[in-house]
This record gives sequence, C-alpha cells and structure tokens, in this order.
Amino acid sequence: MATKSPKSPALPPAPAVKPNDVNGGDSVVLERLPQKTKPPQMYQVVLLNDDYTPMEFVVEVIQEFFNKDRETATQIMLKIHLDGKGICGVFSKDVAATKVDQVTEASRKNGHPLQCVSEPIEL
Ligand code: TYC
Repeated sequence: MATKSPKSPALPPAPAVKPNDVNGGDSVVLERLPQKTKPPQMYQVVLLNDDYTPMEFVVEVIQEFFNKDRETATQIMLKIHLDGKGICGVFSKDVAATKVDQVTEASRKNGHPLQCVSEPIEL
C-alpha cells in the first residue's frame, strides 16, 4: 500500500506576470494632485471712534487686549480719533471674535460706548 504524501492546500492559479510587473500587476500609480490647501482667512480687529469714550480708556484697552506698549497704543488711539477707525491687531476668526467680546464687555462695564468689530482681511 502506497503511503499518502501530505497534501498541500489548493492554491489559486498563479497570475500571469509580465516581465515588468514587479508586483504581479497590482501596482498602484499615485498621481500628485495640485496643492489646494489655502491659508486660513484672517480677521482684523478694528476700534471705531466716538465722541464719548475717553482717550485714556482707549489707550488702556489697546494696551491690555492687543498687547501694545503705551506709545504704540497712543498712536493707534490718535489714528482712530482722527480717521474714524483703526486696526488694533490681526487674528484667526476665533481669536478676533474673543477680542471683540472682551473689549466690548470692558467698555460696557465702564459705561463707554466704544465700538469694536472684526473684519475679514481682503486678499
Ligand atoms: N474721540 C474720543 C474723544 O475725543 C476718543 C476716542 C478714540 C474714542 C478712539 C474712541 O476708538 C476711539 N474722547
């Protein structure tokens, strides 16, 4: 009686491999797509002039919330006083909104009508 040779499991038929198919024809070609990530939209936080808010309060707000030294804050305040508006800083959307809220709350708490807005920066 012949001894059974151990049987190996059935294999799928070997794929036809062309000489240049290093991966048996399963190679994937990755195309480089054009870079399409844009930098995020930035926002300038602007103070508006009015006839009632004291100059000293505006200077203190610019120093405290926009991290300017007293001289720079005074120049920005005078620019607003003369031109009607002035940029205090440029931030991401969330940070700009927080600055507007902080300045507005501090102004109302002190009884001043100071207006602070954020505007998307034009490209
Ligand atoms: N015009 C105000 C005054 O004469 C001063 C002022 C400056 C107010 C800047 C607001 O954003 C402002 N007291």
